[in-house]
Amino acid sequence: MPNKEVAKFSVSYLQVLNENGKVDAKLDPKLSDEQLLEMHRWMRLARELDERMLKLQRQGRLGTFPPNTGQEAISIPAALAMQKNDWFAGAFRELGGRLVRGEPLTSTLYYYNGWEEGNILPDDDLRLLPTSVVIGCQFPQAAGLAYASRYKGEDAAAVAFIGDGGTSEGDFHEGLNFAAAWKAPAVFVVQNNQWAISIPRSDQTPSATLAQKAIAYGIPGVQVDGNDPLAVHVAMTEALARARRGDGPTLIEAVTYRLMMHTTADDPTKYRGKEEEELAWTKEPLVRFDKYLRAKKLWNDAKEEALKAELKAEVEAAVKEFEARDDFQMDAPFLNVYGTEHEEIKRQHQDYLENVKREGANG
Ligand SMILES: Cc1ncc(C[n+]2csc(CCOP(=O)(O)OP(=O)(O)O)c2C)c(N)n1
Ligand SMILES: [Mg+2]
Repeated sequence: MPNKEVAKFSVSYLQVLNENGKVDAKLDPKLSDEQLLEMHRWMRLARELDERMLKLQRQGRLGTFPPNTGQEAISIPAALAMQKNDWFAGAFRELGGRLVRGEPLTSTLYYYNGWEEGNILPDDDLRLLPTSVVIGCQFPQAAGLAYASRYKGEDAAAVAFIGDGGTSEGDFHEGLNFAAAWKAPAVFVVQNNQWAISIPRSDQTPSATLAQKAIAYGIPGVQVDGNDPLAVHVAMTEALARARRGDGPTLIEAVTYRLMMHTTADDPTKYRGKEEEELAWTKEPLVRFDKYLRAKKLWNDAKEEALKAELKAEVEAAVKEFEARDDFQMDAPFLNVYGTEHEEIKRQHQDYLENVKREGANG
């Protein structure tokens, strides 16, 4: 009776820039100084906005939101590796990537204060899907967008982001399988930040890696250091090139850590220890990127001070604009659900307006 090995797999891990800011010369993508400084600026801007939002929320000036601190090295280099006509299908921890794609700083402030206007893009061609709190839906959406782009003869890929917890959703598997079976030009990114609210990665699945989920669908799966913007850039560039060649999708697991609370409504001290948080802070992306840029003589204290002041002013201007607005429409969520009029949405909209008239806005 035959009893033989019929297939063998392995999963590789990529790190280009280590925790001390040292680059591996053989793996270095050799980005230009301008590209490195641009990447650095986006990362710092996303961090500045995130920190400002936390203060606003604590002061009662912003609603609940999920901090992105520590995950800047994933969506930002990913977005920078994309073309303008590629699709960006995010969840809710891709603030930096969304800014790179052209979303104004004010959008995230509107959105997390409950205003649907935060989802209105300044330009219809941005190809940036709205923030999605519905876990997992981005994967089938990206598979469909990628398939449709190829069907229409466009040279466009779709990039989807999900969390480690999201890999337990059916949508994760359906999206991957559809895209793999149809060789759709898609790239799927798992932001493995070790936690899904209070559920640790080890409880999510006994799989040694999340990248290995790709093997079941017959596509490449790679694990990268998600605190290393250069590794993410290399993996994304390769995956996008593969997608454009017509060779199908790739799954990238970016290993990082959720340094902050799940959302501002959560208290992580209830379910995880201080030591693991402290260790994670030593590996965070901005510290190591800063060290790298200083070693390359691209960064110094004077540049640091100037950038700090510039980003602070940029974020403050956005906060001012957000707080000056009073023209938000309570019924905006009903207005753009579909591109065309829809009977059921029309009925719900009507129902809502009558309810507001009867009970008042808070009824
Ligand atoms: C379909 C669906 N189920 C459950 C939830 C509630 N929920 C919100 S965030 C979250 C955990 C997500 O964890 P992960 O995918 O790891 O992303 P992270 O928050 O760590 O970025 C859950 C279960 C949801 N928003 N959508
Ligand atoms: Mg997570």
